[in-house]
Amino acid sequence: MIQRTLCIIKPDAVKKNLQGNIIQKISDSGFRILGMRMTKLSNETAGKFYEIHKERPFYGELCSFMTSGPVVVIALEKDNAVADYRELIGATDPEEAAEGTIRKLYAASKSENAVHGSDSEENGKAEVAFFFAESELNT
Ligand code: FUP
Repeated sequence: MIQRTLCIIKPDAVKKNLQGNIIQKISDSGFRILGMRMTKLSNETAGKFYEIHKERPFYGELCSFMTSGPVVVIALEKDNAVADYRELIGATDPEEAAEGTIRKLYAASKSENAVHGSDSEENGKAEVAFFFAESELNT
């Protein structure tokens, strides 16, 4: 089934100028780019996006990291996009991520882990809509 998922290339990866390599890997894996934008998240936007983690001990650190520099937000589409993209990025902690995955290749730690990925079909849709109006997407 065709699904949407949201990629965010996080500030650590943008600082290291890895966005080109990461986008290439995503495209080579069969994802279609529906929308893409480089932006610097405000505290309000990061806080709202990660609201689901509000009660977690790492919430404050996560929000300040995500606002520490520019990010690239990318709306993706593919058959089985959510699971396939999570397989492509690897486990949250790069030490546990499989060989060849984006996090294994490019992430430094569990908190500064290069990329975000949606965790369900429903969240994929909602997270794409959080950053992009339907009318601006390459559908
Ligand atoms: P993931 O879906 O793989 O991005 O991971 P989670 O939803 O578990 O966590 C969301 C983000 O919170 C991660 F990308 C990084 C951050 N995080 C931490 O900083 N510390 C932790 O112990 C767990 C997650």
